[in-house]
Amino acid sequence: MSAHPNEWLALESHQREFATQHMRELFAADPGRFERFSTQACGILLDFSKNRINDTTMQLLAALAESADIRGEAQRMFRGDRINTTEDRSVLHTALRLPADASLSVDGVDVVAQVHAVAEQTAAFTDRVRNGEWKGYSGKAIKHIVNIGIGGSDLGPLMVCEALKPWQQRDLNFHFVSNVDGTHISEVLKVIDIESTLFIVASKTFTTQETLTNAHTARQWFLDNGGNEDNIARHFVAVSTNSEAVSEFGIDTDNMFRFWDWVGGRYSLWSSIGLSIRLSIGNEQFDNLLAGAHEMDRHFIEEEYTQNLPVILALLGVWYGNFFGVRSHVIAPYDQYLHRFAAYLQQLDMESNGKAVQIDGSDCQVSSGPVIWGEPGTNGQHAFFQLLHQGTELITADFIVAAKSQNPRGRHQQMLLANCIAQTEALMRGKTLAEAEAELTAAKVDSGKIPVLARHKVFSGNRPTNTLIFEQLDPFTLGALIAMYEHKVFVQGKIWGLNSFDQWGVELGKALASNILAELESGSAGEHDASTIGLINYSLSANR
Ligand code: G6Q
Repeated sequence: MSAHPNEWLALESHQREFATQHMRELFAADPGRFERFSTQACGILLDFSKNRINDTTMQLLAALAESADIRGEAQRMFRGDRINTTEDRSVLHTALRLPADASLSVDGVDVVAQVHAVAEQTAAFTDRVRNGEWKGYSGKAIKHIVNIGIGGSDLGPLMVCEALKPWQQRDLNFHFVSNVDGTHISEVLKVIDIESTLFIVASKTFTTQETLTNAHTARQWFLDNGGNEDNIARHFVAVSTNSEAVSEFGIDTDNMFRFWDWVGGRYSLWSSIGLSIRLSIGNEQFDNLLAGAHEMDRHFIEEEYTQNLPVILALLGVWYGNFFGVRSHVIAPYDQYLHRFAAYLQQLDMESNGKAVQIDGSDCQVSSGPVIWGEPGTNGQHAFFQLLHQGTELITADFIVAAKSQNPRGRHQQMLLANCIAQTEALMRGKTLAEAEAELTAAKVDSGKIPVLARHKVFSGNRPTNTLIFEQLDPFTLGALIAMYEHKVFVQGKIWGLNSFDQWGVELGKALASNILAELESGSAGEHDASTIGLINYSLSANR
């Protein structure tokens, strides 16, 4: 049972009403359903009317949010309480978006002043690189930016750089290296040139094996191809909280952009970890990204639950995850620029709420975070949407689309919008057996074949979707969209009683490989189970 037993029981009994209730009927009975179950903030319209809900559902869900004291919990996060208890840290990514004239004192330090001091340093560097004033060792301007980082130090910057390509300074080329697979950096080294490349080594801890290995490889490549130690400062900068490790690596700490332990990796794109974003879109647009996120922060903290975008999305996720047994949620951006958005949200959501222990150390008694996945539409329609329409499991989805294209061309945008909207309609309505039979009869299909064929053409419908639609995918809107999902994850974490801000599963991965690495390097397997030994031996013999 959840920590909110009364609200939980009320939702459980309310859910039974929906066992036989079809969304088709709900729409037929209520022409005002769209107006009632849609809301707007920060330029984003959320249509949540294609959900298995009625007014009572929203009231009961809002009561659950009330019982979990979502507003109070959010205030505790925003003001810098150490809500990340297992790491004894504040969680203050929202402070990274506060305007310069705001103030927030945490442990006697004005966090806003700190944030803006580093932002100014980062912005000044950004301008020098973008206007060609910052030169490589031979006097050439920078043309290639290589961000070396992984997880939170990669996914956010990469996703945003891709999403905001229309604002990219096109004479700069952006490359992201994350995987320890030598292929990743090798392919980048093939297309950059030593005299006009800037490497950003992005690592909060500056101890992450993959990032340091890639950074050392880049450094060696630089030295092997005409660069020397004195030139390193013109071609390598660092973004980190760990100045000691940065200078040990050989990067001048004058070329280090710092941030703080109260910025979680997957919440860090707003900090100097976003240096590659600044370099791509410029400081003004980066400020717009921050402004969009800040406006969403205010919406989240001020708006009532039933009109609050992140709270509504979170509560609907709880509704399906905990009362309909939904374990999988799709992110379907109908926007090619958002092609890394699902991968980004996968980390944000699954690393935050993929947990089974509550803050107080007790077991989580209810299902927590679902599997998050997705691909841009319309591509997904030609791949996995089949299972969304006709699979045996109920899977929920967020459809995300801009009304206006950044690249208007013939009928493309109308076709994109038509597909996006039609999918949500089909998932909601479905197709009955009678409708399928009538279609086959109209198509003059042999009547003997109709009974079996019609069964295959039935779509149950009643499959819930949210649609997020906005005018254009600009920096402000993207900032708001990302912050909306950050807060959605926060609300769900609070309802499930989790600490959404630690990541012991990631830490495990960081430690696990070291034994086997030593064995692979020494040439003999140590003590393991038979499978592990077999795999080590196979790898050793293939490389002999
Ligand atoms: C994010 C996680 C994780 C982290 C990476 C990189 O919340 O903690 O994805 O961002 O492991 O860590 P560093 O930035 O310290 O290299």
